[in-house]
Amino acid sequence: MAKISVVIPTINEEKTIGEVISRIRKVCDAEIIIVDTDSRDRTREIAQQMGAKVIQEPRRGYGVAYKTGFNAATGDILVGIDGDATYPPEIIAPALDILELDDIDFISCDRMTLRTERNYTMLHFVGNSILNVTIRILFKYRIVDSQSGMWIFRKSLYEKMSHLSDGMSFSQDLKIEAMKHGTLIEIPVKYGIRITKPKLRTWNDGFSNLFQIFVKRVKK
Ligand SMILES: Nc1nc2c(ncn2[C@@H]2O[C@H](COP(=O)(O)OP(=O)(O)OP(=O)(O)O)[C@@H](O)[C@H]2O)c(=O)[nH]1
Ligand SMILES: [Mg+2]
Repeated sequence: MAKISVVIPTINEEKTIGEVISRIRKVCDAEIIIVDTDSRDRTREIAQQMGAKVIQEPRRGYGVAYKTGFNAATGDILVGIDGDATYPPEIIAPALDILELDDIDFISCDRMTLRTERNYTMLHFVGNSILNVTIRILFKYRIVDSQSGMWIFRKSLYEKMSHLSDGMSFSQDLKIEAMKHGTLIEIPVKYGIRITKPKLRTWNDGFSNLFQIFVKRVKK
């Protein structure tokens, strides 16, 4: 059995982090690593009490947090998931089977196929679609949800990746690198509704991510 490491970046996710950890535990035996940046609530305390490893990362940035977590992970399979209980941890179990059966390197959880107006706004959908089309034009990679923040993939693939951004565009960079160095498939998941304050700033991060696709194309 392959060893699994789940990395969860967090800032102030005390309302949901416990639920995310316990749902992961129900479906797989994994090393759970929380990478926390200056939470002012009980996020770190709850994670620690529930047996997760807690790393404090003072440098702000979604990509920074993931790089710190994945570098500390000891598993052969890496999983990334938000701490806000919007992605379904239950998908980890079938995803691990698909990874083995189909000999895939990277599975990304697609929120678009099963989206509803309640869990994914039209604004986000249009923004995501523009980013997907840009990736398709610049890299010739076809992707349904380039901004998904839940993935299940092999550490051996992660080790081949380079130029991963420190910010929110880490997510699209990870998928572009995965398609460059291995096989990526997307599986549809039912996305939940965030009950707490998002860190994502729709307009700023949307335009920044669009710009970062061009930056990545130049660095390729
Ligand atoms: N450590 C750390 N965690 C972060 C940082 N930015 C965001 N996060 C966490 O990363 C995860 C994703 O951030 P979200 O705010 O949920 O971003 P999102 O999923 O794109 O946006 P929503 O759809 O609104 O949830 C959450 O668990 C955040 O707490 C950061 O700079 N450092
Ligand atoms: Mg989220």
